[in-house]
Amino acid sequence: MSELETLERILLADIDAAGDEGSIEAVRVNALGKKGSISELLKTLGTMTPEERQTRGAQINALKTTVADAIAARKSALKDQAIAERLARETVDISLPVRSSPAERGRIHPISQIVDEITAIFGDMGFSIAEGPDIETDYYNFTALNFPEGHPAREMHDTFFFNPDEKGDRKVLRTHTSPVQIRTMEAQQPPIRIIIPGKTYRQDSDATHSPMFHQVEGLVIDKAANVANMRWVLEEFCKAFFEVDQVTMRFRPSFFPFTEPSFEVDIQCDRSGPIVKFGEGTDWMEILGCGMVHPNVLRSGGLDPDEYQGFAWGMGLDRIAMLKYGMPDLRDFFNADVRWMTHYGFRPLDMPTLFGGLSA
Ligand code: 2U9
Repeated sequence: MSELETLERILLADIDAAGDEGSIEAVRVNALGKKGSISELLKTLGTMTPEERQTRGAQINALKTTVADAIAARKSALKDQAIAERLARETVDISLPVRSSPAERGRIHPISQIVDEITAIFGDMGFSIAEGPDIETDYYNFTALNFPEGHPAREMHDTFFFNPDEKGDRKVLRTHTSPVQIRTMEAQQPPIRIIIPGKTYRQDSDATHSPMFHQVEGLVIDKAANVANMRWVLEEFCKAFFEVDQVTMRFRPSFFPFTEPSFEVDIQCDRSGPIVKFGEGTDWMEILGCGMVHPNVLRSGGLDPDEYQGFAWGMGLDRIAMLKYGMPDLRDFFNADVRWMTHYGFRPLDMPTLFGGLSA
């Protein structure tokens, strides 16, 4: 076997044995690099006679082509093999959950959820939403609602007063949403069926009271609205809101300047366990106040009490939210703590509806 044949065998064996792209490159450098075995042979061509060069040169060049082709083929095979191995190693588990979008990660605050639930219930009964300013005049917050001038009830509300203006009039942060009912009565003719959810303010702060809190109030005015209608509306509301088939309610006589007669309403429940259960049990819990609109208040709204009558009610939302969703401290509602919101908040795309479920 000639020297060239031996070299070809050795090189082709090396090429075959190269197991990765690094080793095949080493074989290439050894054979075809500057000081490679074939390059060294090519350098000897200059020392040969023309005849010698013709035969020997062709043989060396043929060897060079064979080896270069073999290296190229092996390189490409190794590359394919490396890709195949990587594909086999780096599999993607398509059953893993994808990261949710920001719209899905966001949460609805429990107070907004409660307002949406109450809106769905009263909307179904034909009520509309009414809104008004948080900063009110003394007239709309007190006088129009039959709080006599200098009456202690004005102090009972622990009102936040603004500094008096040049005429000596003091604006207030509304202590209830009731001014909105007066504004609505002034602006539209009966029949009126509205609910007013909103922020209200009183100087009070502990685990169950916040200086800013939330109320929803309701007002119905027409020619024959009566206590029986009021009782039915409030019972239907409580059944829908607490998501039970039956509730037992107790109306106790009470006093508010803006209603006569006035009632405080309790709902029967079971408080023996860790969570309050409605529609069963032997305990009572106060949930709202209500009454027939006082004739003076109808007059303030521009209505003749001999022609129109109505009923109204009011409910604190924060306590009801704590109760329904088991949140122990009211102050957490307003701390803007994302961990609390993640735990107690509601999914934005689960809108409360009567047919789809309020809080399911
Ligand atoms: C007009 C006429 C009547 C609204 C009413 C209550 C009874 C009531 C409290 C519940 C808990 C406020 O958040 S709370 O402290 N409210 O008990 N509110 S009747 O009566 C009105 C309102 C406006 C024109």
